[in-house]
Amino acid sequence: MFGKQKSKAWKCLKTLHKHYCKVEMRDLFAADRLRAEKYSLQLDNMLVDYSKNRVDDKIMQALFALARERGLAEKIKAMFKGEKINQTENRAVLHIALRKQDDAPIYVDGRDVMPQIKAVLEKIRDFSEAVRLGKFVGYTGKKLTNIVNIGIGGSDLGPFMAVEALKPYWAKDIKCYFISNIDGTACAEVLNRLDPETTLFIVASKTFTTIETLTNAKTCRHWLVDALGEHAVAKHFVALSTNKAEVEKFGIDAENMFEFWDFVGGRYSMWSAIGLIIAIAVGYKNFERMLEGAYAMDKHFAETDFEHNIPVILALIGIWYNDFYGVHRYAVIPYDQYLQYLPSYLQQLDMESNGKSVTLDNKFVDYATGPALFGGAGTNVQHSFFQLLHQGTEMVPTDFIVPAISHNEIGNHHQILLSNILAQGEALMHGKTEAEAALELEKAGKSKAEINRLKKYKTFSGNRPSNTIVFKKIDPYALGMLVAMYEHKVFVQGVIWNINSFDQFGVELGKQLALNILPEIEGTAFGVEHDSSTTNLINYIKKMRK
Ligand code: G6Q
Repeated sequence: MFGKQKSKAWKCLKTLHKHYCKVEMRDLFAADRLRAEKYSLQLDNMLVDYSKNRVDDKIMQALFALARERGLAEKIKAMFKGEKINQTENRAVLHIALRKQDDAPIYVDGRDVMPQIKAVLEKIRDFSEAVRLGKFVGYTGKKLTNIVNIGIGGSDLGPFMAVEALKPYWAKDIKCYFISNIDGTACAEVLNRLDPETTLFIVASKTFTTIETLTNAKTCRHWLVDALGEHAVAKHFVALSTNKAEVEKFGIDAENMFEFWDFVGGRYSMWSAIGLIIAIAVGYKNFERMLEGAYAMDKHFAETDFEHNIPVILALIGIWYNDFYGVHRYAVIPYDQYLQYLPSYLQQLDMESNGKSVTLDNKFVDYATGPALFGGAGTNVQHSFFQLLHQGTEMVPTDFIVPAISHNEIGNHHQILLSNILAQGEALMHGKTEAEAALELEKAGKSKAEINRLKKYKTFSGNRPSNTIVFKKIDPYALGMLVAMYEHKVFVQGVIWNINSFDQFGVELGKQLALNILPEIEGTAFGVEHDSSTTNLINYIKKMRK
């Protein structure tokens, strides 16, 4: 049983917060010249500097005590052992098995899952190589150079983000496209650019019942059959799914299906068959490197004491702000153009996993759970929402991510980018006092009156936290480490909040209601009872569409 009133560690943190809410990070840095060293961790080429946070040893110890009180070590073991920790759906949670590099078995219901995982990986390897080498060709014998992933949510965001992140590794003659939205525009805009003879469609759907994906896939199938005939389907459509019966019903041969399993959650699935488009785009070797990077993070997470454990520390610091400072938001800002879709990917990972309000003991929580996440690529977002980060009334803890070396070292672009990311972290932490602002204005030759008029506007409160994550380069291995790090961070927070991070019942109500409304929009049902707002909107839209 966990409730904030009942937890000793929680109460201790509450008391500590009363004092720490007044602590200034710039004082902490001034008092300890080794602070950055002390609060930084390294794994392979990845450096995580968490020193610009409102923490010290006392806080960290109290946070580790909270993790121990919550039985985190046992929960980690349970996940890695394949126990059914997704208790509402009675499923194991084994994305870690998808990238496991050693031969030890993992049992689910008495059956080792590793052989089937290895078999599908081999199928991915063989198929992706055959497509890349032009051995698996289209119906008319042409090489398949346009690869279209049709999927949504977990069957889209991971591969979409990863394919973009690894663009420098793409085969020169292969182009990737993604259709996710049910909006016909998504389909039209992709199909308009493609030649059916050179297009391979990957229908990615765990359940193979998702209305958006099936509708988009049907439209694409019609488009292909119109151009090349029914017989062409087998050469231009493959499916990624757990549901063989539905795949066959749709008209895709089981031969052309890449399987995955119930123990792989949608938003945790880019390491499985769902990653097929990644393997085709960047080659199986690079896909494998991505799995190896994730495995390195898995090992670190499972085997390292909390005091040196990157995902654990990031998760606990997040809890510190979320539950004790009442800051229910955070930003992720990659300073790497290729990582531009990482924030949208993480938005699903974090918000769908931990946007929950019922505990594992079937009680409503009496504390805050998952924060809202937003972000965008630096430096673009410096020129948009960073104003609020620096001078707004809301504190927004921020993760900065950057490679030391760019894939495109052109002139001094990357040096400018690097100086910007470092300056942002420094500015958020250090700030600028009113006296400092006044002095600056004086040096710029402003009059006393001008100084008094402007100095408050030029003040930065500072004391705003950030983590800085530096890689040597964003290669497949680094990407694997980065994504696995966030997966485990989200898991740890779910454990602390005593919620199930692996179901997503919250997306269901809207789907149900949409199925009610569809016949009304299509004009086959009338007078269904809704609130007056929904009824008026339906009527207005129908009038406009006449
Ligand atoms: C992810 C969610 C959800 C899911 C999509 C697509 O964890 O379960 O985003 O991935 O709803 O589902 P299908 O893959 O079954 O089409």
